Amino acid sequence: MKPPTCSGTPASKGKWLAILLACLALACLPPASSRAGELLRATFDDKPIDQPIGVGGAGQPAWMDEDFVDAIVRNEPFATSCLEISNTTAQGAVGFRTNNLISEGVVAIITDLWFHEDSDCYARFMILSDLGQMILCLDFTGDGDLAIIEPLDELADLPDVSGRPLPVLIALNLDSQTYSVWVEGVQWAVDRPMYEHMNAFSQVVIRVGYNCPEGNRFSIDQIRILDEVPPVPVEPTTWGRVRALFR
Ligand SMILES: [Ca+2]
Repeated sequence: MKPPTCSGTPASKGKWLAILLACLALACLPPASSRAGELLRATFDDKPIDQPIGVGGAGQPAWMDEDFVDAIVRNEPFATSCLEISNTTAQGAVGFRTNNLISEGVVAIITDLWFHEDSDCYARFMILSDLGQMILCLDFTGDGDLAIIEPLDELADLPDVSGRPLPVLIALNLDSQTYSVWVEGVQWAVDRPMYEHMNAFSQVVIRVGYNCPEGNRFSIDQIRILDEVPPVPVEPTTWGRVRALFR
C-alpha cells in the first residue's frame, strides 16, 4: 500500500475539497448564542463592570449622546450585569440598531427596566424607521406612568414600579402598521395605529431625562429584538396589586 501523500490523488483531492467546503459552511453559521429571528441581543454580561458601555460593538448601543447621558455597566440591581442610564445636564439617549432592516411581519422589542426612585422622570422608548421617522414614542416613569406621547395618552398608572424588575414587550406589526404594549405580561395597548407609515424598522432610541434632576437614573437589561412575538408570560397578580390598579 502506498503511503498517503500531501498532494493526494484526484479522488482524495475531491474529498479534501468537500471537507474544506464543509468547514467553510460551518464557519459561515451564526454563533451558537444567536438564533434565526433575533435581530439584536444586549445582555451586558460580558462587559467590564463599572465602566462606560462602548459604542458600535456586539451587544452595545450603535450610538450615544455622550455629552448628556452616562451609560455605565453595573452588576446591580439585576441578577446579571446591566446598563445604568442617567442624564447629565440635559436629556440624552442611547440608540440600539438591529442587524438588518425589517419591512414586513412583526418585530418584538423586549427588555427589563428597573427604576431606582419613585419619581416622574422617565425612560422614553422612541421607535424609528430606517428614514428616521418616529413611529412610536412611549414613556415609562419611576412613579408608574405608562404613556404614549404625541398625541399624549396615558395607558396605565402602575403601582409600586420602582425597586423591582419591570418586564416590557413592545410588538410592532409592520403589515397592519399597528403596535401593542405589554408590561409584566399585562397588555396595555392593543393594535394601536403607528404615527406614520413605517418603511422598515431600524432602531430603538432609549432616552432619559428632559425634566429630571441631573443624575436621575434607571437600569435596563436583556434588550432583545426579535422578528416574532413570543408567548407573553403573564405574571401572577396578587389581590393587593389588583386593588391598587383600580384605586
Ligand atoms: Ca444582563
